[in-house]
Amino acid sequence: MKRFLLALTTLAFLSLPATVLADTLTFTAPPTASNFNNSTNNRNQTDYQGGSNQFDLDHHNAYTWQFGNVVIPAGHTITGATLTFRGISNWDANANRLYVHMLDTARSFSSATSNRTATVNGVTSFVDASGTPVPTNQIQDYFAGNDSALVAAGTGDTFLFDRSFNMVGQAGYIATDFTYTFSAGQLATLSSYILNGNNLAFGFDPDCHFWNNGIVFTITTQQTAVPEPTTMVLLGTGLAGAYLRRRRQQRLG
Ligand SMILES: [Ca+2]
Ligand SMILES: [Ca+2]
Ligand SMILES: [Ca+2]
Ligand SMILES: [Ca+2]
Repeated sequence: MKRFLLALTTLAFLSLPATVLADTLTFTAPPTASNFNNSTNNRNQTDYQGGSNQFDLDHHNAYTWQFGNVVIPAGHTITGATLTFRGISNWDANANRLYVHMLDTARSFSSATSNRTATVNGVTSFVDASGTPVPTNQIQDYFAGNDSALVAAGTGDTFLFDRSFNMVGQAGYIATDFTYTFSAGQLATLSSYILNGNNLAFGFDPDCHFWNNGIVFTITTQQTAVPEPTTMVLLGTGLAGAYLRRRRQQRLG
């Protein structure tokens, strides 16, 4: 009998719909530049210049990538987020830095100006530097300065990270996937940016040029309102009660 009650209770737990407990949302940046003619997409060869999903990260520019329809399932909260740059490497062995921000809302444009592109597939770029390579004293974060060409004044803007990459072959480097993982504080900010318009943007300022094979953003969520343990106990007791009543009726009958 005890074993039967245990089985009933276990069954009650197992019959919960497991699929709604966690979810993953994935957003892929549109490819904006393929690798060059006569170059290779082989990540460990010195003439690697990116793959077919390449998002152009040219040192002369700063970029925004905005996307909408960011729908967090009802009753869920965000529990994790990552931003991955696939097969990334620097274009040469000079000093370099990639600056990345998360934005509530990027500006969007229907036509180009002399120093800014029109917005295509949510992507806009602005000329933020000259010289090849960018002189060391000009390697600086566009989104930390006057970024009004790409970001509307007064809208949310959070610095995520900055870092350097080697050229393929430099110190034995192979173009590898780099994944940035959001902190708890950044997850809370991400939530508020999504709530404001169901959209989100990233700001990328490459100083210098980085080859890659695409940028992918992933959000993981979990159901917040799970049945409380007392509910489960009641459910188990209810099933046991039904069993006992049935036994009693069988005995009487
Ligand atoms: Ca730049
Ligand atoms: Ca937003
Ligand atoms: Ca810059
Ligand atoms: Ca800023």
